[in-house]
Amino acid sequence: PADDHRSIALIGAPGDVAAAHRGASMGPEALRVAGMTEALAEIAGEVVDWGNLTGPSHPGHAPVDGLRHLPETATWCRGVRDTVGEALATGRIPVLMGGDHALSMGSLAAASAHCRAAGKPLRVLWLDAHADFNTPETSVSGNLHGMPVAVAAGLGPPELTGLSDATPMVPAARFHQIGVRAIDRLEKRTVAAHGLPVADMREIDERSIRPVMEEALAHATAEGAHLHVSFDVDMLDSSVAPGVGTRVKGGPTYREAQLCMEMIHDTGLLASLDVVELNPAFDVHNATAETAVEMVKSLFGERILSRRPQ
Ligand code: HAR
Ligand code: MN
Ligand code: MN
Ligand code: MN
Repeated sequence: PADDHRSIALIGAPGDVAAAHRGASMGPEALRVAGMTEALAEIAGEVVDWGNLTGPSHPGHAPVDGLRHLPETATWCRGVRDTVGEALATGRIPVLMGGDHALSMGSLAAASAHCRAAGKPLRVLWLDAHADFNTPETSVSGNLHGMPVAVAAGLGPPELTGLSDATPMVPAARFHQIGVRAIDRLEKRTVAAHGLPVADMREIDERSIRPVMEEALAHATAEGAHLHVSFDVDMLDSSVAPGVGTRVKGGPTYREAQLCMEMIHDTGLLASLDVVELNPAFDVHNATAETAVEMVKSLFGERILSRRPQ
């Protein structure tokens, strides 16, 4: 596909104001140390590291009206939105290195605006242990990294749903979630009420990764969509990826996750990417960062053998 030769803009967003634990702010540098830039240059061609965005540090406040650090989160997301938007407008594939998952509200706002301007359908693949579909009413923690999908779907405070001119920036039905195994009790009701398409771990166990991914990618392929992939590193089983703030057992193995990435690459539709929730404070010798880079290599076309998929 023509996409193969589009250049990549690496964007570091060292923000952790929306997470429970501090430390995701060290994610961008850990990914660089693990060789993100070199890996992409080797597989995907031209890569330019745009450096790091700046924003508020973690104030350590308690939630206000069910939300923690709302103004600080909105500030980070505006920066992400504008920079990801600039990458898209100049024909590049933005790779956002977080930072916590709330930052994806910024990339989704940018992808949504870009697709509306270009008249292109947008599809989002959300790879995560969590559904991130909480609202201030359902969240137990008040942490905004548990809410970005809901905000994109139009649920949440106007400071965040208003990141985009269009509400919702991405309707719930245009998401596909893979790897989910931890949804809060009230969050489950919202997921059901809004018909969020979720392939949970039980479905992956019973059907296996390949048919589940084929189904998840079928709409995007049929539409020739702009495919945004939001890769929360905690999607991986916690034994494979200990370096995250919210570890959850029972996730995809290394190879299951890598097959997801290989299948996404094969669509030729990957047009923007987030790599988020890596928390080096919990990592062991940067191994989770290295695993994340290996997954990104597969997303951009690294294969075990140079053969066509069967
Ligand atoms: N659902 C929980 C909450 O809202 C945990 C959310 C954790 N989120 C992430 N991103 N790590 O998926 O607090
Ligand atoms: Mn997440
Ligand atoms: Mn998660
Ligand atoms: Mn390729």
